Amino acid sequence: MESEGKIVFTEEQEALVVKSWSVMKKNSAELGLKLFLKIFEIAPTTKKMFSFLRDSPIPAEQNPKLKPHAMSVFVMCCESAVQLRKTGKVTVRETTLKRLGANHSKYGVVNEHFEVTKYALLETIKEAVPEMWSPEMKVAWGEAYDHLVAAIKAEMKPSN
Ligand code: ISQ
Repeated sequence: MESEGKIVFTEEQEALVVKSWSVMKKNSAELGLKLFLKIFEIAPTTKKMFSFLRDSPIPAEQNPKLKPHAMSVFVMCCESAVQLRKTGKVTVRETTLKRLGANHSKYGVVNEHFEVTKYALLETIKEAVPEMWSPEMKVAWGEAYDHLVAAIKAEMKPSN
């Protein structure tokens, strides 16, 4: 939610993200993998964007490089939620954001990829914590993700 240019991310929203994250954290490697298998199912061409999947005879679900990448997506969304509430903006380290922006530009990540990832992320969380899931939790995770993506996009080249 945005009001007069300032992001409003409430303590309740932060709590919803942190509460569900604390349950998912111990399974974050498996959940991260699930997230990416969903992305590849919805948008199969995205699999070819990852050189370590493209050039490997190992099936994606067994590829050791996929889990760490997927986990970082989860972790960064959660950290963004905490930062949003505290400071009103996503404060990922400058060097990290620049690297993320540059890499997403370089590998041709476009809006549709961010949208598919958002959908897959919310579905993965819903399936991981069905007893906690609510429309409010969906909005909270969605906003944390959107603000993280906005910060990454701001570091991407204008052609994207
Ligand atoms: C890169 N990082 C996270 C998610 C992605 C989804 C599709 C294509 C590239 C991606």
